[in-house]
Amino acid sequence: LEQKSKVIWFLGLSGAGKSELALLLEKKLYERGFLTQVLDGDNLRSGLNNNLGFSEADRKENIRRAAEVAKILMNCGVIVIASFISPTNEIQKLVRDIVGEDFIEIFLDCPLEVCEQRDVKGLYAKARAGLIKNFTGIDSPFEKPLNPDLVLHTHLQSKEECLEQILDLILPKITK
Ligand code: GGZ
Repeated sequence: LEQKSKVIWFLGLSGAGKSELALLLEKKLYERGFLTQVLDGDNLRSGLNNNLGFSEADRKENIRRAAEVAKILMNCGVIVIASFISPTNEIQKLVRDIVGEDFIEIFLDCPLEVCEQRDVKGLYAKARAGLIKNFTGIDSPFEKPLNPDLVLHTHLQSKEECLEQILDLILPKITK
């Protein structure tokens, strides 16, 4: 394989644009012949992690397993694109410690107000109404990562701009 495997980890609030950018990135890398795998809350929580909810302990276990799977895939030569809220500095450190040096952390920094306004799935409205408990940003914390490799402001920058910055950062790191 003419690629160096890495784990590219998107984090940020629900609605910040993690999944969308992860899929756009995967498409770009696929077009260039890279072997990739996307891991996200949707595909892990419906299978491997289907016994986990959104308590602090469950989120930590969700992310621990995700990071371990990411590492296994990376060791098989795959470029892993992960997108999880990863809400606390403790959880963020856990990921970094599990994955090790080949880790690239991309923080999608988008204000809660904007995410809440987007409310693509109507989850913020439900959380405000008390129908969903422990919703990140509403009644469950989100701590900004301390030392991300890249910060993108998805409310100010277009998808194309974000993608360009991501590719500028990662292409040199994944090309042999
Ligand atoms: C946050 C929740 C919750 C609660 C359901 N809090 O925008 P989405 O819908 O599609 O993505 C969110 C996803 C978050 O799962 P993660 O595995 O990324 O979270 S964590 O890293 O904290 O383990 C959201 C949906 O699940 N969702 N309930 N209470 N997001």
